[in-house]
Amino acid sequence: MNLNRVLTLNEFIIERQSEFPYAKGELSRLLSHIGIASKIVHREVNKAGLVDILGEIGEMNVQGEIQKKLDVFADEQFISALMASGECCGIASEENQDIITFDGELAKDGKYIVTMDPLDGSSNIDVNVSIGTIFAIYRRLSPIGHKAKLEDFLQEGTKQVAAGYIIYGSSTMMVYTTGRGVNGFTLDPSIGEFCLSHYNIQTPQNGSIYSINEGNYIKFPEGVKRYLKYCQENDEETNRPFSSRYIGSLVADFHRNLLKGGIFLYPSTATYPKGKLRLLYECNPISYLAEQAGGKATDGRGRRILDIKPDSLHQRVPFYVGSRQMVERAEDLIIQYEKEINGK
Ligand code: AHM
Ligand code: MG
Repeated sequence: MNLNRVLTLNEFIIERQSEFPYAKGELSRLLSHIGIASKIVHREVNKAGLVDILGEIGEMNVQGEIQKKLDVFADEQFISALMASGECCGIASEENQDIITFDGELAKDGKYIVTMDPLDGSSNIDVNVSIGTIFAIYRRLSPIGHKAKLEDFLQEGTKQVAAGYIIYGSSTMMVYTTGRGVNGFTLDPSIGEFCLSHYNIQTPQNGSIYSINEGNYIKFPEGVKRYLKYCQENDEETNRPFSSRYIGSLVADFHRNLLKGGIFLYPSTATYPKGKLRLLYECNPISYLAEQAGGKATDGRGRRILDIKPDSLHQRVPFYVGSRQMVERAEDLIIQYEKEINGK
C-alpha cells in the first residue's frame, strides 16, 4: 500500500475488492453509499449549534422546511442511501421498532441487510461533543427477490460481512472492516472526500485507560466494583492507577481506546440488568472491529460477544471491549471476586 499519495475511501474500497475473488462490487457499492450518507450527516452535525439561530427543531426553517431532530435526520439519510445502493434489502435501526424492508424494484434483489445506530451518543448532540454512526452488514438468509425477514437480522456477529463506524469528532472519520483488518479514513472537508489516514489499525494489547460511567457505581455488580478499585490502585509495574476517560458516546470512547489502548465497560446495572448497549447495532459491529484490530470483546462472563445468537432486534448485552490483556484481566478479576463473595 503506497501511503505517499492520498487514497480516497472509494479508491480503497475498489482496490480491496480484488482481494475477494468472486466479488461483484455489491458490497463496495453499499460501503460507498454509507460513505455518502455520512458526509451529509457530517454537514448537519456541524451545523447543529446553529439550530437555535435558524429556528428550533420542529419549527419551520428559513427554506420553509421543518427542522428535524438530528438523530431522525441521520436515520432517514442512511435509510435512503442504503435503499438507493440497490444492494440492501432491509435495515434494523435503533430508531425504528421493527425492521424496514425494501421491496421496490431497486432493492428487493439486494443480497445484504444492514443493522445500524444512525446517531449514537444522543446525549452529546446538543453540547458539541463527539457522536457517531455504527453499522454492520450481513448477507441475507431469506431468498433474494423476496422481502427480508426477521431471521436475516438475528444472525450471530460472526456472520458479519463488514462493520464500521463514523465518528463526528474534531475530524469526521470512517473506520471499517471487511474481515481483513481495520482501516480509518479522515474526511477532508476541503475536497469532500474520506482519505486513508489510519492504515491497518492494530490496537495495543495493553493500555492504561478505563472507560465506564462511574456514576452508576452503586448499581454495579460487586465484581465490577472490585475491578474498579484494581484500576485505581497504585502499582508501577502495571502502570496503575489507570486513567479514567468517559465521553458517554460509545463510538468516541471506543475510538480513543482503539488507538491508545484501554478498556470500555458497560456492565449490567440495577437499572439495566442485561446491560444498556444493544447487541445488533452497537456491540456486534464494535466487537468485530475490536477483534480485527487484535482486541477482545466479551459480556464480562467469558462469553464472546460475536458468538451470541440474538433473539430480538433491540436485545441488550453487558459489554466489555478493548485491549486484549485488559479485557482478560477484568474478566478474571470479576469472576474471581464474585466466586469469593459467593463462597465458592
Ligand atoms: P444512545 O444509543 O441512546 O445514544 O445510547 C448509547 C450510548 C452509548 O453511546 C454510550 O456508551 C452509552 O449510551 C452511555 O450511557 P450512559 O449515559 O448510561 O453512560
Ligand atoms: Mg445508541
